[in-house]
Formats: sequence, structure tokens, C-alpha cells
Amino acid sequence: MLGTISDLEVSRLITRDYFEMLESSFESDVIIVGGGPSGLVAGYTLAEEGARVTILEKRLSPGGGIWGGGKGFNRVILESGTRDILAEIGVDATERDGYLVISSVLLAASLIKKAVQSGVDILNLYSVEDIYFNDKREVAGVVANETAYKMTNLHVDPLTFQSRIVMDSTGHEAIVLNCLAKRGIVEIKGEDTMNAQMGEQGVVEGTKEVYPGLIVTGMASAQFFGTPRMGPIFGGMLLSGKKAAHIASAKLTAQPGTPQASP
Ligand code: 48F
Repeated sequence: MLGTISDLEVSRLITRDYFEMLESSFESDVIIVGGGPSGLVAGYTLAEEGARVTILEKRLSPGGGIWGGGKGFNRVILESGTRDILAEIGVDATERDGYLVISSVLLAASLIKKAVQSGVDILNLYSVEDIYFNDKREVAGVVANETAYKMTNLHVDPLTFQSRIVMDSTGHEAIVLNCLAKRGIVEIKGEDTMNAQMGEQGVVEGTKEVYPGLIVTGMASAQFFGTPRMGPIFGGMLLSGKKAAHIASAKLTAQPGTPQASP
């Protein structure tokens, strides 16, 4: 027997649990904008160290570009240097000709599961549309709205989320960087033409704090620094997430405190 069901209680339980998470995610140590491969790895790594991490993801499903594999063929390729990360998320890949081949469904699902189980709050259907600056003009949070409102062009004001560090993990869209660039605060070079070898290296090297409070990961870093794009090879994204987490972690340790509140 399944037990008795109250439809009202189902609604109450969903909203109570959800809004508890929402309220606590207004103040995080790290906000990660975009739940693709680099954002998910950064998220679970930081959460496992005890950081309060919120991922804001505009789509229904986190996972970003992983799901589509190459042209919808649901396999992705990883370099052998990602074995430790695969072990952390509890999956294995097939070694072929010196590369690792893995189901994109398994990789996306495992990264999401690891992030949630590590304590990352994932708010899906939230589209980040702007940045919150503290009074020192450092990036100290983001402004986000319901994705459906953005899609239907409804005039509804957004909510503000604050944090000590923000990551732009929005891939090719580089939304946080674009919020700075449109005001002339930073300049975005735009990703270069395809070259997986150079692109993968560039993504990892370009994972940096590029503006006070803002770390770029994954393809957002390629957008910023103008390094090449690459195809369905994801090792650089996973390693970028790891590097971003280490940069954030060092910053959190060096400057303990809480997100800067509004006056
Ligand atoms: O694009 P995405 O997977 O980012 P990534 O971690 O990985 C790039 C690879 O997928 C792939 C590649 C290069 O060929 O290897 O492109 O750099 O994930 C970015 C996530 O950010 C979300 C988007 O839905 C996706 O899940 N996103 C984009 N704009 C916003 C956003 C926004 N305004 N607010 C919230 N999330």
C-alpha cells in the first residue's frame, strides 16, 4: 500500500521545502551562474569543502552542453587527465585510442547527482540578467528572474542573490561578463575558431578571477580571452571547474566573512 495522500499536503510540502532552500540561497559563499560541466565540478568541489554554494541555471535541466554530445550523438570525449574527477563522481569511461569515451547522459546525470549530494543548492529556471555590486564596486552577487518571464517578455522585477564570489559558468553566452562589458567595465575578446588542442588548454589557463569577485570558467573564459572553441571534448571544462574551485577556496580562506549585505 502506498498510504493516504492529501493533494493539499503535497502542495504544502513542495512549497515549504523549496522556499526554505530559496531563502537560504539568497546569501551564499559562491554563486555559480550556469550548471554546465565546469559549473557543476566547481560547485561540488567547493560544497564538499564546506562552502555554501548556489547554482542558478536558466534551463529546466542542469548539464549544459553535455547532453547533446556531438551533433546529438550522446557520447562525449575526455582526456585521460580527468580520471580523478570521474572517480570522484563515481563513473567509468571506456578508453579508446588514448581518449576516454563516455555516455553524455551518464556524465551529465552523475555531475548533477554529485553536486546535489554535496550540498549545492541548484535553482533551475532562474535566468541571471544582471550583476550586484557591493559599495567597493566588486561583484558581490547577481540579479535573476524566472526563465519563463524572460521568454514571454513579461515585465516582472527580478530578485537579488548575494555572495562573496560569483562564477560566470554560462559557456558561450558568458552572461555575467556581458553585463560588465555592456557598461564598458571589461572587454570581451570573443572565442576564436575551432581548435580542440589549443581550446582545451586555453580554457584551463583562462580560468581566473578576471574582475574583483568574478571568476570565469569553461567556455566563458574562452569568450573573455579569445581562445579557440572546441567540439564535444569536455576534459578542459571539468578541469576548469576544479581550478575555479581552488581559486575560490583560496579567496574564501584568505577573506573569511559573510556576503556583503546591502546598507
Ligand atoms: O555551455 P555550458 O555547458 O558551459 P561550460 O561549462 O561547458 C561548455 C561545454 O558544454 C561545451 C564545450 C565547448 O564545445 O565543451 O560548450 O563552459 O553550460 C552553461 C550553462 O549556463 C546556463 C545554460 O543553460 C547552461 O546550462 N546559462 C546560460 N545563460 C544563463 C544560464 C543565464 N543567464 N542564467 C543562468 N544560467
